[in-house]
Amino acid sequence: MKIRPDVLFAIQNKLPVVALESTIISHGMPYPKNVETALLVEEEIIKNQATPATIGIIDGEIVVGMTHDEIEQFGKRKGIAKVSRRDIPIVVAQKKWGATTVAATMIIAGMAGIEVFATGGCGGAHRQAQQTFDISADLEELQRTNVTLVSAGVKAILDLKLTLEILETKGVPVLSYQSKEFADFYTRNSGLEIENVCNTPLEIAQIIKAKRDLKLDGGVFVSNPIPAEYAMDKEIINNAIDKALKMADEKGISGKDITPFLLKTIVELTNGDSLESNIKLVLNNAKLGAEIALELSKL
Ligand code: PSU
Ligand code: MN
Repeated sequence: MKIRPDVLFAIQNKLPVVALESTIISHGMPYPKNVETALLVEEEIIKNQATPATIGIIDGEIVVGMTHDEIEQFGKRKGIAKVSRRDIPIVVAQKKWGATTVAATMIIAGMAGIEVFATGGCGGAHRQAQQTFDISADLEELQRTNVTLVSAGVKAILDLKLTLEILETKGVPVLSYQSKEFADFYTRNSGLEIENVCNTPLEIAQIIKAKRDLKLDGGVFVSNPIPAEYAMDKEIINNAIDKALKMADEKGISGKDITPFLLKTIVELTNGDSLESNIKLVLNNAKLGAEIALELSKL
């Protein structure tokens, strides 16, 4: 594992660090917006007094804390594998490039000693998961790996209610930041009430610390709604999601390809509006991630 020197220094000195994933760069957004966003996210974390560490696999080597040039490569290169837990050993052994999902990024962050991770939207149970069994490995990871994930709920293309049920079964604390409702990715209101609302980053950090002290393994899920000014119109986004789901069905797209296909199709159907919202919600999560990491470093 190659850890960027400033990231290693921060980890060793218990300074705030925020992990970032690379699937969102390679498979979640088009070039060049993906690279621009990844760099803005890093700046946002630095602005909020933490060190960003974008994670991925380059020629089989696990990288914690990519350089700007490496981020650019992740945004541009074709054929980078989407890497979840099961893909890590394969991509490492075959010396390939791998973009890490929430699950894989959590594992690597955990190995490196990074406790907080910010993304856009975690994976979850797809609609009709009762039949297809398509439930993201991200949820399994939240059950076992000691990393806090800051996410705008889960992607609105999913079945949010089912996802929350699974998180409950897996024993994952779900904390909602300054909102009574589970975040709905592109919008603020899913209609699903969350029991545990936290109003400050300190409250979240205290829960993470209590879990750590009690040696209760697993992640913490922080649901952070998109700021109101960047949220999409419910009807517009729901129409686009329905259309995209229908297209995926007609094309027979499934497995690891479905999430990238849906995100890309929704961007096209909304003339880029969904991409703008996606970028804003990631930045918002980066800020909260840095604030939580800072509070945690003081406890
Ligand atoms: N957040 C975004 N865009 C993304 C993702 C998150 O704003 O593309 C990625 C994450 O890497 C997450 C993955 O782990 O989508 C979910 O993929 P799947 O549904 O195949 O598990
Ligand atoms: Mn899946």
